[in-house]
Order: sequence, then C-alpha cells, then structure tokens
Amino acid sequence: MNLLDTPVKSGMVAIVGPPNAGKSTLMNALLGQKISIVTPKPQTTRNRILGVVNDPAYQIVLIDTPGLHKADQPLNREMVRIALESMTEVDAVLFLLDVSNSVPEKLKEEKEKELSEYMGQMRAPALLVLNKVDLLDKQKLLPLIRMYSGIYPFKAVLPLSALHADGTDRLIAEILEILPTGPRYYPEDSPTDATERFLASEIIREKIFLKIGQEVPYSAAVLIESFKEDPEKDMVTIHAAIVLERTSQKGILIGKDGRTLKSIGAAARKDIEVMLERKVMLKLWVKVKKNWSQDERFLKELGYF
Ligand SMILES: Nc1nc2c(ncn2[C@@H]2O[C@H](COP(=O)(O)OP(=O)(O)OP(=O)(O)O)[C@@H](O)[C@H]2O)c(=O)[nH]1
Ligand SMILES: [Mg+2]
Repeated sequence: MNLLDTPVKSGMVAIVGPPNAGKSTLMNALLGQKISIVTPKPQTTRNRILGVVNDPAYQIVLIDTPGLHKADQPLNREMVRIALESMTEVDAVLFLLDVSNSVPEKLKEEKEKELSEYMGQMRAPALLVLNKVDLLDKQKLLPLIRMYSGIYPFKAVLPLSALHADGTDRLIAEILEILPTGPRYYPEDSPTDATERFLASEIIREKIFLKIGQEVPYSAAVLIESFKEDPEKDMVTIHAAIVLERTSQKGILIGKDGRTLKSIGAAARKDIEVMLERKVMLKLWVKVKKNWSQDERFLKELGYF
C-alpha cells in the first residue's frame, strides 16, 4: 500500500492574526525549517504560503497568511482578503496574538471589536495562540487567558513562544484533536508547494525589509525575471527586478555607491544558496512602476487576485 494512501490525522490549518503577531515564525517553528520570511516590521507576508508538517501519524498542512488589519489600499485589501479566505477554507484555525505588549485587565474597546469581528468569520474550530510569552511577565498570563477566553469560544487557549519553539508540542496535540482522519494531501518529500522562484523573491523581499527603514519596503515588489540552472557547474543564475513605486525611492534602495543594494544582494544570495543547496549568482536591478500597489494587473502578475 502506498504510504500516501494510509489514513492518518490530516488537514489544513490556517495561521491567522494581526500583523507582526509571529505567524510566519510559528509556521517555520512547526516545520523545523524556514519557508516563510520573518521581519520585525508588520505586513511582511503578502501571500498565502503553504507548509507541510509530516509525521508517521499525521500530516498538518499549515497556511501562513498576511496579517489582518484595516486595509484601504488595493494591495492591503488583497492581503486581508487572502487571510480571511484562508480562514474559511480549512479544518482548523490558529488565531495568533502577540501578548507581549497587551494590557491584561482589558483590551482597548476598539481593538477588541476589531478582533472579534475577524474571529466571527472563522468557520472551523479555532485555537487561540498567545504568542511571545517569553517577553511576558508570567503573572500576567492567567488574566490574559481568562480575558481572551471570553471573546470567542476557542477550543483551547495556548501560551506559546514561536521564537523559541516553546509550547509547540502542546499546540500540535491540540491541532490533532481537531483534525479528521484522512489521506496525506501532499507528498512527503517537500515542505511546501511554493516554487523556488517564489521563495527566492521572498528572500530578497525579506532583506529589503531588514536593511531599509520606513516606507520603502512596503513599496517594493520583487520579480524574478530569469532563473537558469547550470547543472554542469551545479549553479543557478537568478536575475531579479526590485520594483518600486516612486523614483525618489530608488536612491534609498541603492544607497551610497550602491552599498545598500549590494548588501541586500549579498544577504539574499547567501540564503538562496542554503535553500537551493547550490551556488547562486544573483543579479538585482531596480525599476520604478508608478503606484504599482494600486495596479490590479500588476498585482495579478505578483500572484494576487
Ligand atoms: N520575543 C519573541 N519574538 C517573536 C516571537 N515570535 C515572533 N517574534 C518576532 O516578531 C516579529 C514578527 O514575526 P513574524 O513571524 O514576521 O510575524 P507575522 O505575524 O508573520 O507578521 P506579518 O507577516 O507581518 O503579518 C519578528 O521580529 C519575530 O522574530 C516570540 O515568540 N517571541
Ligand atoms: Mg508573516
């Protein structure tokens, strides 16, 4: 019998929550490897990204999503739509909150309203994950758990530190309580269905977020223009365009004597080499496409809509 056909606990699990809650960090922690990019800035993730956790007894298909936030621009609206859609098409939802900065006694009314509106759209059983407890005064934990349990009928409320992969065993156990028995939906040999091209573009975007402040990373998209393998040299040559919204942003991205762009390229190349397990030649160039984030056709090209 093919292992793919042997019934196990299996299903789709969306990781949702406000920007910067640690969703991508949690997905990587559960996978035991980095698939989703992580930065200290909110609104890093823009697409749904699949991560497949395999075990002899189960297959958990995680979906990392963009942060839920009040969005009024086309790109941001798409990001929120992607997250809300993921939330309704799964077997279980992990609703993740960063509790390192919250006030235990009561949430600000507006924030509570916003969160419970999003929670109200969940269709599957949901677990509330209180993340970043490594930064939280332990005495504040119990009141927090009590407060959040009152907002929505979660199956469980779990404190966790995604950064330190602390609390993940209990989380997996709670997920398995919810998941039905079924086939493995994805082959066991890959942790994601994302293409190497997409993952490379994300790594470049991550370095832009990490190396440049303010609004430029939010105005940057990365298009892989060519991705050529050379089996003889065991090498990949990648040409990528970093697309900005305004001409004035070009100088910031490139930096004095091209230093900023060079350091983005060097850091990205290193990570892409680890991902591809091959030598990589990475050529970056910068172009401007005025207000691309409001251009539906271009957003489609990037994989939205
Ligand atoms: N101390 C601490 N930091 C964490 C933890 N989890 C995530 N972080 C940090 O929080 C920041 C945001 O993490 P991400 O995983 O990118 O958050 P996200 O929810 O995916 O963010 P968006 O994609 O922007 O919605 C990063 O600097 C992480 O290192 C945690 O458990 N403890
Ligand atoms: Mg993310």
